[in-house]
Amino acid sequence: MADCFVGEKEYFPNIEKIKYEGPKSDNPLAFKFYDPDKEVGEKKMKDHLRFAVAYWHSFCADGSDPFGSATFAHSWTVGAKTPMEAAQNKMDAAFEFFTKLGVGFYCFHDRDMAPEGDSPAESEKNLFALVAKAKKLQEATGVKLLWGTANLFSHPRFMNGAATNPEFGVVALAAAQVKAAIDATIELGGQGYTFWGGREGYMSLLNTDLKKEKDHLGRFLVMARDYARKQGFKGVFYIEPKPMEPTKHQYDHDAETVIGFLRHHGLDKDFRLNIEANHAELAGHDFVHELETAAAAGLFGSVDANRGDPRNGWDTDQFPISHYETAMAMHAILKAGGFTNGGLNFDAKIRRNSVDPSDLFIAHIGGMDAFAAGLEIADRIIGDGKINAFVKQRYSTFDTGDGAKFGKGELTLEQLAKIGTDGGYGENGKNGKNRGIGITSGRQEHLENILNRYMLGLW
Ligand code: XUL
Ligand code: CO
Repeated sequence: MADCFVGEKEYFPNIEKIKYEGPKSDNPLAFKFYDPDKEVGEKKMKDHLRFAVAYWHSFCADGSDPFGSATFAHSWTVGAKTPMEAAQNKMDAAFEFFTKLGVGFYCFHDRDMAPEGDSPAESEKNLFALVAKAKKLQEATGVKLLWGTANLFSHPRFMNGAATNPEFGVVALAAAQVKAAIDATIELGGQGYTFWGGREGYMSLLNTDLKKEKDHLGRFLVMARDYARKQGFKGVFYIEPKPMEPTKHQYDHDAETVIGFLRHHGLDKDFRLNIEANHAELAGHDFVHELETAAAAGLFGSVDANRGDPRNGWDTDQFPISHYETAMAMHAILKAGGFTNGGLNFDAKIRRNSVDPSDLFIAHIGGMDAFAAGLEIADRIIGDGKINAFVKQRYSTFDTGDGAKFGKGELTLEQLAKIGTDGGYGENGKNGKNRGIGITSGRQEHLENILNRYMLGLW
């Protein structure tokens, strides 16, 4: 497949460009629902979904876990004489993968792309050597950078946090890394820059000045924003909420917490939220709850697409497969106006016993198909309009008259109370004889049944 790899060596030689074959195909290396050029509503599927591959899980993870060593023998690492040579090979493999899979975007951390050097200067040199290569590969393949970020959690120096570290020197080193990662993102035309606060939290309040740490985090993000804008960065900054892991409590706990934090620090014009499905679950929320919360604040930005396991309390980062979850998510995303700079980044990893090179493709195909099906279902929900019409009707008493005045802030509490006492609303409820106002069905089961019909295409 000479048109699908641009490096010197083909790393996935037995795999051709993945094609759409439709739901009846039993070819594991074909899309069943993701048909990139199919129009859904006003856009093509590929423009709705804006899929991105996560460099870290797909090309850096080696299958090790706290109980066992590496299980993946990546062909791009085996035989490389230096970490830089391995990084160059890995990048060729990555772009071959993006191209064969047919995704438009990727995301990376600085340390995924290039190895850390013996000094900040050497780390930057390594990074920019790889950025130069990535730029060429982006031009050759048309694959774009959805967002870049800095890994401020793996190195031992960050064990007490990065921007929230109790030692100033670590905060300064974190700044050097973020500055370089922002420069790299700009150089690669990145449409976003993400902050996931890996160790920005605490393990114990006995050793933590919580106020100071949160102030420092705000200050650090303001500085990063100002630097990037000065350098001409036009993209969107994201914060990716997560409640815990690796720290016991992370400051970017969930969407609502981050919204308050961004507004408090005056960052809500430049930042949006990158909602990760599994992080929502860890915070005790549904994925769609986090999406709707971000959208309600006008701060929905992007998605890290994966799933957790409801019986595990940690970040399993599995590929999404539930049509119910993807339909609910795509419905929220379409209602929010769809993606602009953001997209669906597969922050997901194959299991450590998925050691066949085709497993990485099959995992992404499943995730892309699950979101394509979710998009189609969400489009049916919106197109048919029954569910949204029900919601609109449910609030219709606020559309006119005193209800509308209330919504616009045109009533005092006294006026509202007078309407309550004299407006005739309470009469039927007297002594509970007639159950009267407010006793209106929420119709949840009916709506759930409609959704199930949309899920099977029987709307
Ligand atoms: C960790 C996580 C990260 C961020 C980027 O849970 O989701 O991979 O997406 O740093
Ligand atoms: Co993530």
